Amino acid sequence: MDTSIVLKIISVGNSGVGKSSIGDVFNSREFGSVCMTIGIDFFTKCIVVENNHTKLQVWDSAGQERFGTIYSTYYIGANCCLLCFSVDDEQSFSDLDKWKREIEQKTTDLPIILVGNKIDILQEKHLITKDMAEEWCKKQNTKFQIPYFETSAKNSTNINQVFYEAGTLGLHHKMKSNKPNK
Ligand SMILES: Nc1nc2c(ncn2[C@@H]2O[C@H](COP(=O)(O)OP(=O)(O)OP(=O)(O)O)[C@@H](O)[C@H]2O)c(=O)[nH]1
Ligand SMILES: [Mg+2]
Repeated sequence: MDTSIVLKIISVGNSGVGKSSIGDVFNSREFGSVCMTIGIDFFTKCIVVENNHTKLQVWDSAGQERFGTIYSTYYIGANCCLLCFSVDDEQSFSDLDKWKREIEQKTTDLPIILVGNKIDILQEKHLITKDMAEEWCKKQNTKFQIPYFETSAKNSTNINQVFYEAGTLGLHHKMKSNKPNK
């Protein structure tokens, strides 16, 4: 098995949607232990993707930074992006377009996964339904269809699934970028 594969996974989205909490749960840290992120943070975790031992390097940015102000280095070498919002926060959903524009400005054909977090919150308070989020994905003019995952960092719902998908899409992205004449 190849053990030399390192994939850079980044997350973006408004402040407070749960980007750090999602990373923390995947990194087996206790939910509720994170503070608002200042600047940029990262951790690594090894998983097996399509029979390859793969090291995910998960980068976490502070969403309170104004759009366009995240350092460009954050995006350099990224293999997959988790675009995050919270299902109880309409603003975080409508700001997805701005985040997507920023990703497109800073990267080329970067695979994106849409993550709607906090689904543990009472159903009545879900301002953004699964249909709405999937509709947003369909509307995007990207090379590949953007997958959508509803997650809860609080209950650990779908968190591992998101990162395995990120590993898979990230691996394909990396293999394509490493091809000569590409
Ligand atoms: N109910 C619920 N609360 C959550 C969930 N995920 C995160 N939170 C809470 O939402 C708040 C913000 O979470 P963070 O993980 O700090 O959010 P962030 O996106 O990293 O925010 P910035 O670092 O400011 O960009 C915290 O109080 C978390 O405990 C979730 O799945 N369900
Ligand atoms: Mg954070």
